[in-house]
Amino acid sequence: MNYRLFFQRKLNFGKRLIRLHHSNALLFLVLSVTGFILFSSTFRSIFPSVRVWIRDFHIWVGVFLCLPLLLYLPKMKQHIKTLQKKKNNRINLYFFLVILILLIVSGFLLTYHRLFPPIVSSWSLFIHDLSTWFGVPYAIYHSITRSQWFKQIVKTKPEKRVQEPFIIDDQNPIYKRRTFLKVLSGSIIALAFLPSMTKWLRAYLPAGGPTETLTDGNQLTPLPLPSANSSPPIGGGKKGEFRYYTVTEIPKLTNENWSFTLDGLVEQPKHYNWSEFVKLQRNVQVSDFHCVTGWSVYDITWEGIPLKKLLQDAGIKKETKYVKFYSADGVYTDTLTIKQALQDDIMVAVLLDGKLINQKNGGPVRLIVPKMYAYKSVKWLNRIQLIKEDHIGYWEERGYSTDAWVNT
Ligand SMILES: Nc1nc2c(c(=O)[nH]1)N[C@H]1C(S)=C(S)[C@@H](COP(=O)(O)O)O[C@H]1N2
Ligand SMILES: [Mo]
Repeated sequence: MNYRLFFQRKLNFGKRLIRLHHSNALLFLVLSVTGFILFSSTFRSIFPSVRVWIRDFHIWVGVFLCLPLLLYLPKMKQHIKTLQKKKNNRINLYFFLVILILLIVSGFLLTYHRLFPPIVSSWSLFIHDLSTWFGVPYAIYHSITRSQWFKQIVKTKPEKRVQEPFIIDDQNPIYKRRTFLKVLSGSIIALAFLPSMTKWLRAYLPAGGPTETLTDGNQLTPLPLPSANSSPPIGGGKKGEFRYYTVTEIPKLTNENWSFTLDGLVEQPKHYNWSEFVKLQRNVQVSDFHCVTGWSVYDITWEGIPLKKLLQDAGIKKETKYVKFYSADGVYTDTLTIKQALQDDIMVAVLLDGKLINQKNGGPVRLIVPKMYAYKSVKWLNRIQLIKEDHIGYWEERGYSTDAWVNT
């Protein structure tokens, strides 16, 4: 056997693995940063115009992440052989492989979410989030504890380090020091991630999280009385949690600054203050709520005024082509064609599961369009205008699809 060649091949194998490891780490870093930007509600309101670019970039980097993985797989068997005596390295490897595969598969399903019913996106998003909540802190821990810097701090005297990985001896000062520093950095990282992680997890726990309190920023009286179907809610109460979104500061609505206008191409324009508005006849319906980013809330009991009734009572002029919705935040708008707007289940909603819709959730009055993605469901709704020319909604202007139908 040609030993030189053998040796060289072995060397190349190691080098190649290191290179794969580095490109994998770099891609993972880019994905973590862009992923957190997409998740962050702050970023949503500060840089809304780049949101869709970042999403597409995140997806493409995710596609590239498959490459190091695919290149690694044929080498895996040989690699694992070299790890025979290193149990921790093997656990580390399997853990990351599982995380990466979960992220890639769920990411793929989220990218093509429109091809599947919303329940597929809900699960994919859960898996994607979960693998992120475990993968990212662990990756940080891994990069710290494997860095040269960390090894430098750990070792006291260079000659002692030689015996290090093999003799696990509690009395060995290096071992003690290393364990201590590992536990310390692990705990710091875990503590840093724990609050947001538990907040995220609570949405999935059967209790449904903390009950919505009425420490609500809005102040409107009188409170509308829920009908018998609404309280207790005929849908049995919502399943899942909303992720509260806004592109502005959340408006604080009171009897003084709240009003509701229906104008444009109607026979009789309407203008209501709060006490007039709560006297309008309301209906109750149960429907689901789907965000285009993958999360859903099911079986929500809404009480409100069917949009169709509101429009027909005002008298729709023949030339009407579109219905435009305005938010009291002064920025967010969206549109439906008049034909879409006349679907029976679109509602100008006032109560959710028997309670006045709270401020974060778009209260006191929001639109709901159950068959379309929720970017159509304008929060803090205060004006509906019937128009002839099309209007492009807030998120559609920034890259969201004008076709918002949910595939059910
Ligand atoms: N005024 C206003 N309405 C809005 C939004 C917004 O940012 N501002 N976000 C939309 C999007 S993308 C979704 S998913 C839902 C979220 O509703 P929630 O914040 O009550 O969960 O509101 C929609 N309506
Ligand atoms: Mo959304």
